Amino acid sequence: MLPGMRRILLVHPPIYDFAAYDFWLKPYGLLSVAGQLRGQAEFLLFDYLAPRPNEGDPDAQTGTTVSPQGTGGSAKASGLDHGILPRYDRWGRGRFSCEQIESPAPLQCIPRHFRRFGVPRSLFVEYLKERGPFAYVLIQTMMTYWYPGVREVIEDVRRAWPDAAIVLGGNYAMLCPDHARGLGADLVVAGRDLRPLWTFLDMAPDPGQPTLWEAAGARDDSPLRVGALKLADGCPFQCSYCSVPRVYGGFQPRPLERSLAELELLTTRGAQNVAFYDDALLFEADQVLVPFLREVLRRGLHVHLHTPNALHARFLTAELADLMVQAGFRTFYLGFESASRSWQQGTGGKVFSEELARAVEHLLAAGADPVEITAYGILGHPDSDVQEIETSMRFVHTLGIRGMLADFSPLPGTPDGEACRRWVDLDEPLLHNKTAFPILRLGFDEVNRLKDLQRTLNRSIAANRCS
Ligand code: B12
Repeated sequence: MLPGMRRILLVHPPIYDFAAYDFWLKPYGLLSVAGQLRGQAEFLLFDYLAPRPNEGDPDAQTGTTVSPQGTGGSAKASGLDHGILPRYDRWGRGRFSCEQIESPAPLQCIPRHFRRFGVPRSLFVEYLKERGPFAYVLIQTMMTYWYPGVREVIEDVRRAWPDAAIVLGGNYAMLCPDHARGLGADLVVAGRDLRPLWTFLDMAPDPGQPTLWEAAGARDDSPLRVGALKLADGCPFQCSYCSVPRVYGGFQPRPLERSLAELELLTTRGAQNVAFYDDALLFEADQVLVPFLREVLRRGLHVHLHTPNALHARFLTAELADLMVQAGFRTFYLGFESASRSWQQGTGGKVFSEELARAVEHLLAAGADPVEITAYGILGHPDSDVQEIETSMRFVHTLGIRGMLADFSPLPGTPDGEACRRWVDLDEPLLHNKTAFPILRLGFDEVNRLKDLQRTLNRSIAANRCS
């Protein structure tokens, strides 16, 4: 323990869900908040979802080392008997370890296995005993329907250190603040304004500081291979299924120098893959992304870049595609959702089919690998009748790229989410679950049929590339 310094524990909780995949998933918001307090407290991070030593390295995987604090050992020896062992691909995506558990009551009608993802609970309990006490515990919240993992962490902290002050922040805390307050934390940061947090901690932030990546992978044997970055907040569109316009308002770029400092910190700490968490990475690219990438090239920062949160195809020009490929972008996820013009217009008009086709042409001409270009389509949207999902999937296929069905999650406060109150009780966040809603909306057989069709279409894209 550092003399005179308060100890703050940062926690990235386990996930309770039907499925979860490590799609470059990092507690970026939590570490960004902690970054602003760099040097003012002693920070420790317990990340239930971080790859353990060897797990994140596709070349050196045993798939058995799971203890969270780097003590090694086999799955059985550490008390973990999970059916699925972690595996990571060359871009840093992978599977979490998990165990099957009983579905919670509101989801028992969904005919899929429910699981808990992340290291076993007992390891956190031991960690708390060994490393405590803590003055504060800050917990990252993410998907609204993942709150059971947050509840588990709160229970364990309360039992081990009843005097620790617990703070929740992030997506679930912002979208469902009243529900989050019911979990028993001392403070729920329910908006983007962090002043209540600074007052609560009685600390003054330095907003110029980069994200506290040194807390992730702080142990020598658990290098940080994947990082996340955001060049701007918010989005200029008002898509009817998305919560971002309500929570973040318009588009606001972040300071370029800080973003570059974050990327440099990530590369010096060993990150080989960095995912952008922006909601509108290509908007006003001449002022934001282009100067950033030119500087990445000038400084010789070698890292693979990824866009899991979907790009606006409309803004992908030939020049931008060239620069992105040159600067290190390796996977491209494009937001498409539907090929139906009336659905596109009715949900905010963020992209039209010909714009997607043009963006794909530019990416291919720039040298992007077609197998690494993916267009998302929403599955289980309340207006599925207008959306023509199957036609949309076939349209994407004609462009020679992969499609991915993004299951619809009904969010309170969004027009499309509110329209779902006739199917589900939105006041129970478990029912925002993305696996559940499409099944309730379209039926189990239809969801399976469409997912099978998507797999078949994608297989032929991969086969064409090999032949
Ligand atoms: C990156 C991202 C992802 C990543 C994963 C991120 C992760 N770590 O889990 C990927 C691409 C995998 C993903 C997937 C999905 N996502 Co998503 N995603 C996001 C995104 C863009 C950012 C989330 C994030 O990391 N925020 C943290 C940081 C980056 O935000 P920040 O602004 O810097 O944080 C500020 C505050 O929030 C606060 N803060 C943040 N964290 C903390 C913590 C503490 C303790 C404190 C005090 C403060 C604090 O401080 C910051 C400064 O002000 C959000 C949209 C958004 N802009 O929030 C959607 C969002 C969370 N996703 C959403 C959806 C719908 C999905 C999918 C269901 C889409 C789909 N159908 O496939 C899937 C679900 C995956 C699954 N397995 O269930 C929804 C929410 C759904 C829900 N029910 O909660 C959102 C809100 C977007 C939307 N359309 O409305 N997503």
